[in-house]
Amino acid sequence: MRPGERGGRRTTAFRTGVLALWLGATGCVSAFSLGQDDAGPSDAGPSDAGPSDAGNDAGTPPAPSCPAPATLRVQSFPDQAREAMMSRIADMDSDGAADAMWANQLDQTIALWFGDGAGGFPERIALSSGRLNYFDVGDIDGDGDLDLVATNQDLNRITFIRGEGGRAFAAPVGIRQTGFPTNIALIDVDADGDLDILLNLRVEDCFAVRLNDGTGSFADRLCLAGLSGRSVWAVGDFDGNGRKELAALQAPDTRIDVFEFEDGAMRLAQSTPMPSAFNEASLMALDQDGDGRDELVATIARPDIGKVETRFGSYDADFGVTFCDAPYATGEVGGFGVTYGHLDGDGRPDAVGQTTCSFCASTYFVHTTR
Ligand SMILES: [Ca+2]
Ligand SMILES: [Ca+2]
Ligand SMILES: [Ca+2]
Ligand SMILES: [Ca+2]
Repeated sequence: MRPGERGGRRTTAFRTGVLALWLGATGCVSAFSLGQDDAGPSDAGPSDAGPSDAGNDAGTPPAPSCPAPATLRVQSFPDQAREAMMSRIADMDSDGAADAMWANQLDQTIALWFGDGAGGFPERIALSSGRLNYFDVGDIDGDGDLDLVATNQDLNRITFIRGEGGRAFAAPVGIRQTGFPTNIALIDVDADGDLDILLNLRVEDCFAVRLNDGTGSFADRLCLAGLSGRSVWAVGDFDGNGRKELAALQAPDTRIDVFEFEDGAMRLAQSTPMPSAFNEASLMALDQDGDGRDELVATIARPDIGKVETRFGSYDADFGVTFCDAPYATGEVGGFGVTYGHLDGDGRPDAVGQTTCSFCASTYFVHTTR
């Protein structure tokens, strides 16, 4: 990619109407057959005006929603667990304050630190999860309490930990999942109102979906055509229409594609070039400004400056993803893969992270804006 291309890259985004097909376990392609009716909970078409599409008429993308650059205060918590792999931020006990979580592979736990809304975590528990590498949270059984799903890659298993209200969680339950499951996220793929699972099956080179029957019981996996090999991705409601999209990097991270799920089909909505410096990135979604529309958060390794930086970006149905010109935060290389959220109530994005290494005692990090 050419360094001087950044100003013009936004107008090179294209729209397609490609209906992806669902690829079965045997490799045979079939038309999607997710079986829900046409009227989803929010079936606004992709061409409907989004909440902030001002500027489209002039052929220029709307300005992205960018938080002012921050210097984050980093607190370190050494020797918390062995082989911490990744983290999440969510309000697990529904008390209005975001909570922080870490996946500890060797300890076979998810550490759950309940936030006090001011950047502190006075109560901490560990949930037994089996040997895991990734997890996500969402209400998989529709009872109003957030639940956890984790991939146990070595065990050919997905583990569910159901929330039972407040700070109570049920014992873990495993279901079989072959193919070395790694990255996992919850999203209502078929628009029937319940959260389904997206996950990478590394050995099978399959980007899979498992559909929820509404009770937290999941159908066998289907591989999504066109997504094999994608391991850097995030789900979020990037256009603010009430339904989540999938944003995924193309290898070798030169473009970012946004896929919509509607009427039981996956559709590539936009493909946008990534800035040339973004050659190694992780992605997540966060509504940084509280307008109901998720921003895309890219944490980028910058070997040219020996740092990691975080860029927020906004998605527009006509123009794709536009990243903010200035990084929100710049940190040490060990900060790669941090997870952003709102921890201290000042409306500015905070983050949690961890050191990751084999058989090591991991340090947890909490990055706050005050
Ligand atoms: Ca909480
Ligand atoms: Ca639940
Ligand atoms: Ca569903
Ligand atoms: Ca937003």
